[in-house]
Amino acid sequence: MTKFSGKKRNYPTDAPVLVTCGLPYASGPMHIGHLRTYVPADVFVRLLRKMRVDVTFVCGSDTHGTPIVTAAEKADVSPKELYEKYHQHYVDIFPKLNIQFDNYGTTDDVENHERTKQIVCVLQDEGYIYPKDLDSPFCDSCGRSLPDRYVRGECPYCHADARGDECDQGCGRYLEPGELLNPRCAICGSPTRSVTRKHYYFKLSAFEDFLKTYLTEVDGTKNARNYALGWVKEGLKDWCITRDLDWGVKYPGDEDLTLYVWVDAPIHYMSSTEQWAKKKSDPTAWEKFWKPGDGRLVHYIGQDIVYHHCIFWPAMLKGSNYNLPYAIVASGMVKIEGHNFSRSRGYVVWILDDYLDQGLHPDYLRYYMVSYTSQTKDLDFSWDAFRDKVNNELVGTFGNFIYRALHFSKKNFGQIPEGEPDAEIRKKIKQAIDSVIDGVNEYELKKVTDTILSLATLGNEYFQENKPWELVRSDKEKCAHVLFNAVYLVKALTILIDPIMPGVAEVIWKQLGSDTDIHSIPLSDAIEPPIAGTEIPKPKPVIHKLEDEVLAELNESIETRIRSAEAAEKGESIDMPTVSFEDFKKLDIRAGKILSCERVPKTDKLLKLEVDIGTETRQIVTGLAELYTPEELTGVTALFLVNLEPKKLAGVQSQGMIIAVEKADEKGKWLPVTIEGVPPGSKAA
Ligand code: B3M
Ligand code: ZN
Repeated sequence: MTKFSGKKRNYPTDAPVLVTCGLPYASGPMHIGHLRTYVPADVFVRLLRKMRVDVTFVCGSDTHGTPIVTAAEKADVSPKELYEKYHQHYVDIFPKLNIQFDNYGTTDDVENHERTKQIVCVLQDEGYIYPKDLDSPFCDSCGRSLPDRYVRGECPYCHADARGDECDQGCGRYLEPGELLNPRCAICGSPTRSVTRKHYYFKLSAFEDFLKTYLTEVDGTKNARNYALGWVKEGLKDWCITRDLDWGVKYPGDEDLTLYVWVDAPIHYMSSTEQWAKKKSDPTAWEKFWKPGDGRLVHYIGQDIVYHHCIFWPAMLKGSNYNLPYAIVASGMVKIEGHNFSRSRGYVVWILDDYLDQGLHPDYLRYYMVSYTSQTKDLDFSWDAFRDKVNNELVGTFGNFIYRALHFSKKNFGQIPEGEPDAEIRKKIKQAIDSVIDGVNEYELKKVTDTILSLATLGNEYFQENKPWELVRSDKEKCAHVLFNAVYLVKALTILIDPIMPGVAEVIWKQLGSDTDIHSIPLSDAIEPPIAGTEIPKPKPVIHKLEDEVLAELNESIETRIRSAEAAEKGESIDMPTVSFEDFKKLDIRAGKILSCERVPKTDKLLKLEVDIGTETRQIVTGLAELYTPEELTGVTALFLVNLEPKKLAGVQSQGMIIAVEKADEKGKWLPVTIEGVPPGSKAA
């Protein structure tokens, strides 16, 4: 196993590298499961840049397939409306996490439609695609055919309950249409009948020998290679690449059929690179990665999509004469407080609502995601473990050393003191740089954070042992020397941590008196001692403890979510007493038409409405200003409770309340209950 011994150097400076991340389905908001791939990939890219490798980083939103169509149906919008909304969410949120793609497109972009057609046409021309009749499930009560996530049944391999294209709760295998045992409609639960129609197949079986060799050689993590090799050795079935679905990329030559989402999704890695090349006015620049040559493709993915990336994708690329992935890095999954990740059961942490909107620093989460465990192991998220990482490692060890070194230097010298680099410290920094590079080559970023933490620990020890607070009185020159070396370590630590915590690194870099851009400083500069005499500004602690009250709130919000999910599953809501019909009748709920609407001055949340409730016009104040503009609500007819006790909100009288529902899948998203076409004053009962 010398190949992965850590001495290997995969990334020379003269071979261009393209890094990609599995594309998020643009069907819901970002959660912590996503970050298991995006954060390590972004850190890896930043590290390569620091190693002066020519690297490009692309991704995009996955907008096709049944995951999008079923979510759009649920939300009662078109697939395009749905994906545009969530695509924007992803575009907005990545930079907030310091995740910076060179291009982020969508699989519905014209470049992707075109490139997909080009690849499928080559595969047709090369004889790798053939038509064949397929028996696939149809639901009579819903009146439609049931591709992929529209059907559930029993996995023919491990007998777990599975969805149409994947054994999602059992062995994780990809499943061909028609393979499920005892299929039933995922929407209405009815048993299905099978219908026969022509589909198109990709001759995956023709790539068995190729894949056996390829998969023993491909770089990346062992889990990706080993799972995939196991499946190839079991024998590969040809792959049905079309679906009975309106939404998606049409099959070239038979527009009644749509390509399976897993055909055009990975192709977006290529078309996203084309978009990047176009943007920088060098339209053929994408070819250095994708046409055979010395470009290196590195795919960061979740372990659940190894089959698609290690089997389908290399076979498609091989069959259409493109470059093959150089490395596939598959991360373990994310659990929440020991439970399998599950949106519906409440075991989820939303990045916006639960993290960023709570004012938590993105770099802390980046550090946590990378340092918690090995890339291929499952990561069990809990707020307590998060607090321990932040308070003990980041504040107690790393931040503490940085602050002490800079604070002491500033206080006693006002600048970086005069000194000579200590040979032992220099050696430790050199070893740290090498170990960071090993971490990159082994796709094991925990090695990087462990290295940084050890170097910071060394710094604290050096400080304790040399007692500069005593030296400052007894031997000022020696004190200067010790502090010079402490600052030497601070400088090295800042360069090393920059790829993981870019925001924090920027702040420390300034505290070191530097006006250069830390992100453009190469890793090798960490060995260069600081410049004595550089004036330093007054340092401030850069990392802050997570206080117990904040932690209690974070824990509380997860617990509440889990409890309401359990209650919803049982069909009840929490702690709600029953009301008698007599009591219910006391509520005067009516249709009201919003005649005008304006913001309540000096508030963020409040809107003042003038509402026609049939008999009169009422002034009603609502807390919806963060969700709706006055224009959006004006003219709308909705339900109002009109005999609620009048109340003053921000000094404005409110004579009633608009009735709104909170969307179960989107905390904080309130929709007024609108009833268009009903005359004002109509009573609800
Ligand atoms: N959109 C998301 C997933 O299954 C899927 C990834 C596509 S990567 C080409 O994780
Ligand atoms: Zn299975």
